[in-house]
Amino acid sequence: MIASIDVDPQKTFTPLCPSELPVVEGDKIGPALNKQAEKAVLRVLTKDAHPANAVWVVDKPEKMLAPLDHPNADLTWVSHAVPGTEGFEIIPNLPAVTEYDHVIWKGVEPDLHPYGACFHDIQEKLSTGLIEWLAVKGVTTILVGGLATDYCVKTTALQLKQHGHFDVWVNLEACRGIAEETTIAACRDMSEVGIHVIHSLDEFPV
Ligand code: VGL
Repeated sequence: MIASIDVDPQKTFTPLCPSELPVVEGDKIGPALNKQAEKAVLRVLTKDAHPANAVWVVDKPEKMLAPLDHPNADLTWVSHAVPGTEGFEIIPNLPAVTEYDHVIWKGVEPDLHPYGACFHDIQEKLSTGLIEWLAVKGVTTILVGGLATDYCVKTTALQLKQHGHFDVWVNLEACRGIAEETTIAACRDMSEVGIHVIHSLDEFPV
């Protein structure tokens, strides 16, 4: 059974929200996510949902990516994906949230800033239930796309692979990365553990 996961396809990670975390072409991946979902029986959406008073928030982009001495918030970021704001909304061309088979909201607590959708905490003790839900549904193969390749897509794919029972495919045509260097490193890290990193759905055998 195949599932597809749309990782954080939210306006906050697109040029539609220039003061949040704009990823080049982040708003353009909707059709590629829909195309990969056609290969799947189940479709999952994950969303960042951060409070404005989170411990990792800084007021200027220059202050971002500073290491934090905090167990579950490793770096500073500008405020993003705050429920009720435009940045929280999903990008154009995707189905309504209620059309998905399962939805994960993550990073709701002010002191938790997870990247992966499988755990609420960076220490990976507190499951969001995503892995368990996929397992109960009998999912064996997972197609992953979304934003951003170098952070939330990478960590979600690694967590799914680490579970040990899923065949994990990251479809780059349905992803965009924040920075080139970290995106290249992310693809290498994923490939090294046996995740299939493909450039388009044509490489997916099903
Ligand atoms: C993300 C940076 C900060 C992501 C989230 O969704 O990839 N990146 N927060």
